[in-house]
Amino acid sequence: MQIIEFEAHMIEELVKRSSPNIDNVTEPVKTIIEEVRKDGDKALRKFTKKFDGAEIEEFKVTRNEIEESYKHIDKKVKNALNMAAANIKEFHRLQLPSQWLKKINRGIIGGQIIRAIGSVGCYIPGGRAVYPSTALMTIIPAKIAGVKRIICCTPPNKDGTVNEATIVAADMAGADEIYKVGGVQAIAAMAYGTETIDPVDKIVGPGNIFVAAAKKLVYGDVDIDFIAGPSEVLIIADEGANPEYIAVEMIAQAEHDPDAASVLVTPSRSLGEKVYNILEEKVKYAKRGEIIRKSLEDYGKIIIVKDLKEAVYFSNEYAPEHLIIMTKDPEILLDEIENAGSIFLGELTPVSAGDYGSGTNHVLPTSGCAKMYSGLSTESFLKKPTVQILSEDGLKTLKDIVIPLAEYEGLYAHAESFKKRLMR
Ligand code: HSO
Ligand code: ZN
Repeated sequence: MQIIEFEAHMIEELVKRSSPNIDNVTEPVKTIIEEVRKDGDKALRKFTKKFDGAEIEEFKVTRNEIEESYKHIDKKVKNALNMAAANIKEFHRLQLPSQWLKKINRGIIGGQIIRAIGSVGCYIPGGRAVYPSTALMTIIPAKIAGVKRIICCTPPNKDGTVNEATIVAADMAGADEIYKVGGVQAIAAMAYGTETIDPVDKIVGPGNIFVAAAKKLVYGDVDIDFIAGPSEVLIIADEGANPEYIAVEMIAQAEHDPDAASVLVTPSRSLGEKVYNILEEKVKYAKRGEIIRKSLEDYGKIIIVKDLKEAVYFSNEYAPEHLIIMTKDPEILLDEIENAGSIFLGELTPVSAGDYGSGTNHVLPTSGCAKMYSGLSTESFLKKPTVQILSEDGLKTLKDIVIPLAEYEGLYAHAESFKKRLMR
C-alpha cells in the first residue's frame, strides 16, 4: 500500500479500482442462458451438478426444510436476523414515496400513483461465503413496496442443502418461494422460467462476474437493479480521527475480496502514517489475512490532501460505495457530498452497522457508479404511473401548446383530438 501526496493531475489514476472484465465471460454465459431457456429444469440440473457439484431433484425448498432450518439455526444468529429485519423494515418503510394529485395550471390536474412491480427474483450469493444478510436486504424492500410474488435463488452445497441462516432470513423477510439454484442458471431461470420456476419481472442482488454477466444479458427481457462489483470504502478523516478505527474499517472492507478497495483521504500526514503502521501490524495476524493483504496491496491507498475541501473533491470524483466521514464536524461536510452509495458519519458509525442491521441497504453501487445511481431501496421495486385530468379550462390553457406543436411535428390527428374537445 502506498501513501500518496495528492496532486490534481493524479485524479484519473487514483480513482481507478479493480474492473472485472465482464465481456470476457459473456460467450460462455450466453450459452448457459440459451440452454436453460431451451431445456428448463433439465439444464438447471446439469449446470447445478457441473458448477455446484450437487444433484438436485426438487429445486424448491420445502416447508419442512424451512422449519428444520429454524430448528437448527444458532439462536444468536436467529435473534440477530430478527432484530436486523425490524430495522431494515422501518428504514425501508420510511423510503416509501407518496402518491399525489395536484393542480399544475388552470384546469390541469396532474399526479402520480405508486404501484409495486408484480414479481421479483432476489439472488443471494453462496458458495464459500454465505450471505443471509443479503437475503434481508433484497427481500424486505420488495415486501415493503408491496411486491406480490418474491422468489429467491441461492446456490446449494454439494450435499444438496442450502445454508440454514439464508433460508431462515429469506423466510423471515417474506420470500414466497426459495430455490436451490445459483449462478448463471439461476438468473436465466428467473428471467425466462422453467417447469418449476415461474419467471419474474425484475432480478436483484449481487453475485460474481458470471452472475453479473448473466444479469446484463437478460436485461431488457426483465429489469435488473445494477451490476455490483467488489466492495469499496473511502474514509475522509482529519487529524483528530482515531487511526485504529480507520485501520479496522479498511481491513473490514478488504476482507470481502482481494479486489476490494479501501482508501483513506486526509489532510493529516501524521494520521496517514499512523494508519499505515497499524495496518502493517494488523494484517500480520488478521483472519482472512491472504485476502486482506492482497486487497490492501493492490487497491489500498492513503492519500494526503491539502485540506478537507480537497478531500471532498477527491471523494466526489471517486464516488465510493461506502463513505465514512471521521472529522470534527462530519455533518458540515455532508452538504458537499455529491456521489456515494451510503454515508457513515462520525467515528462511532462503522460500515458494518449498515452491512447488517442499522436499517439501510447494503446492495450499493460500486466502481464509481454512485455518480449515476443509488443503491437498492424501496423505490427499486415500485413503478410510478402518472395521471392527469383536464377540464374545459384546462383545454383552453393547453390549446396554444398542443395544437401548434402537434402540427409542427406533422401529427395532425394529435391536433385533431384536441380541437374536437375544444369545439364541443
Ligand atoms: N459490504 C458488502 C455487504 C456485506 N457485508 C454483506 C457483510 N455482509 C457490500 O456492500
Ligand atoms: Zn461488508
